[in-house]
Amino acid sequence: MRIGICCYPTYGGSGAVATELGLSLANSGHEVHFVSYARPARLTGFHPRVTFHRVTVTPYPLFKYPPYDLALASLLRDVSESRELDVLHVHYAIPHAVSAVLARDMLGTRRPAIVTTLHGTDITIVGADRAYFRPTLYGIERSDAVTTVSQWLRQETMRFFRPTRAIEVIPNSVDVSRFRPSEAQELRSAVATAGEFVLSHVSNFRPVKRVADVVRIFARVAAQVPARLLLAGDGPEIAVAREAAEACGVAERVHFLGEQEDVERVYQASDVFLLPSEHESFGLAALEALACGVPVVGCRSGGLPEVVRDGETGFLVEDGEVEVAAQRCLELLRNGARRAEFGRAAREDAVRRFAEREIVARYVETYERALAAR
Ligand code: GMT
Repeated sequence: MRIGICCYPTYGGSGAVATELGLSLANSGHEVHFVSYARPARLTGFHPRVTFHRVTVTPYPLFKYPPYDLALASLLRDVSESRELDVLHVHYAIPHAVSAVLARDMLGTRRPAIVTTLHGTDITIVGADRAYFRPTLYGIERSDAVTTVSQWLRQETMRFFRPTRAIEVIPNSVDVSRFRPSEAQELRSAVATAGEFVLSHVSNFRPVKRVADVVRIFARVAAQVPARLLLAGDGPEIAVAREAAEACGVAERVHFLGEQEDVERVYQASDVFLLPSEHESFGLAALEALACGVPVVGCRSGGLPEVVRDGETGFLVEDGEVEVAAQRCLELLRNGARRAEFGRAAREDAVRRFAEREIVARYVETYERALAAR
């Protein structure tokens, strides 16, 4: 197939999911065209059968808000036509689904099937906003197939948007050959001495991630056992994390790593991964940690319970339960055998339920069904 993939070019989240999927599809012989305003962060190096198409938005003094959505629709139309795309798979509803529908409407008789994958905040935060609710619903209704990354997100979409169409759940996947346990410990030995535990958190530092809680949990842990906290990623709440580290008196034990290209090294250097978000539709970072054999302590809300098995591959706590989360971390840190058992179970479960091969095959089936239905 010839497949267009439209996504945000982010380091993690939907951008990472879309890029890994596109690369897998190309590896199995499909022709893949990425469309975004910048080269997706995980699209590095040369890949046969992969092309990146950059959206450029022409500025004009009249435009206080240059219309990215139209520039994107125009490029999606052109790429669909010139590359004879069979499928346009858009990740994150706003504005991608609407731009794809517009692109299809601007084409002649040869039109690609549009597959939209909803990732989370496109439904729960952005889509729920009055300004974007109707366009989000329109994009969902007009796509040829719609998928969500968790059962929870499907239920939320059904409950809030009440679409008339079916929505399929295809969970996110992980490249288990890249995200795997490793004995190489350069990062750990660079930040921690022997006998110090390492906790970590990887995110885009948005308010929904509750990064201050990450630091508070760590501070309670560090008050009991020698420990370090690795924070990888960047975003608007980075200052909040720094302030929390100062306020909790652990600033010199918290390491701000910024965005990491080889993010697997952060997980591999960790004893426990923290994700106490307000909610996660899925929690890709948690899955990547599990695949590296690292237990996760996170929130019970959203789709995270579909990823982390409470009491087997990690622990889930209620919203804001900082003290309970710290106790759960300490349970794992103080009992090496238990931690190792959780780590083994985490790796096994990630490989069994979320390995890329099976999940990518499910997307291909969805593409085929969407094409046949059209
Ligand atoms: O977390 C974000 O704000 C970004 C967002 C995205 O689109 O990149 O993440 C969402 O999609 C990820 C990939 O499917 C999920 O793993 C995250 O759980 C989800 N974030 C939230 O629901 C907050």
